[in-house]
Amino acid sequence: MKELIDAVVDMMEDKAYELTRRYIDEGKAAEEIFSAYQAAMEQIGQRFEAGTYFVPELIMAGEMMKTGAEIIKPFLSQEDGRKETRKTGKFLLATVEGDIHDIGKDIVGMMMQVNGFEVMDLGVDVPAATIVAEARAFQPDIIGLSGLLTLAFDPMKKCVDHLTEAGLRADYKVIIGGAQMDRQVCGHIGADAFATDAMAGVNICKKWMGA
Ligand code: B1M
Repeated sequence: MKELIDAVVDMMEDKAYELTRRYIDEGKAAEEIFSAYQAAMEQIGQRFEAGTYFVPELIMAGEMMKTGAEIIKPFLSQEDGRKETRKTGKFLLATVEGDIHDIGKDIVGMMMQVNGFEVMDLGVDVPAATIVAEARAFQPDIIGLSGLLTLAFDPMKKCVDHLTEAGLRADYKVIIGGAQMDRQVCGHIGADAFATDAMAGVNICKKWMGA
């Protein structure tokens, strides 16, 4: 996968998609190809921190990750072989206020659907009040909050606090996700669980639903 990782990190868009398609044709696991994109994002993030990449590279990386995920997506469901027709549960998903990262969120939404959840995705930069209002209307079993910025912690907490103030906290399980999440952050926010990768999140939600 090094060739694909390098192509993404070096912003060689066409080469990256060509390799993605070739690996799919060769029968490589979609999960493995997806992991290569994630590894590339990690390196791009490091270059951004080091000051050798800037926001345009982050934007480009985001586009490449999305296109790559689109190519891989149908094969994730097939390979999984667990595409369920039965509804596992209802899942309300949003990237919280102040945060516009949506690639991970979209992947979580997709994986939840593949695993039988009915998903309502509210998009990015969603205020706590909107999430609570939409929860009242959609009546999900689980509310999933995504955020990649440390600045997303407070809006996540605000959302859980809003649920508590509205007397709705016990009605929903709340899972938070994003690379920065850990047990301590989860405790601070008052969520029921956290996940740093999509499949871990899906497994927690399936367990909650007894699936
Ligand atoms: Co931004 N960015 N970014 N960025 N960006 C990060 C997150 C950063 C870590 C880069 C770095 O400095 N190393 C850093 C955050 C640092 C911090 O807060 N501690 C950062 C920064 C600083 C910023 C800006 C502030 C930059 C600026 O403007 N100066 C700015 C903020 C904008 C805002 O949100 N208000 C910004 C902007 C952007 C772009 C818009 C340009 C672009 C996003 C495009 C898009 O999403 N459409 C972007 C990108 C691409 C990145 C990196 C490079 C890649 C993110 C990504 O898509 N990863 C990122 C560096 C990195 O992640 N290492 C970085 C791939 C994706 C599949 O993984 O999103 O982690 P991820 O999702 C995973 C898990 O986290 C988990 O499952 C997913 C799949 O396995 N998961 C969940 C996610 N949500 C979940 C929810 C769940 C369960 C699991 O349940 C509900």
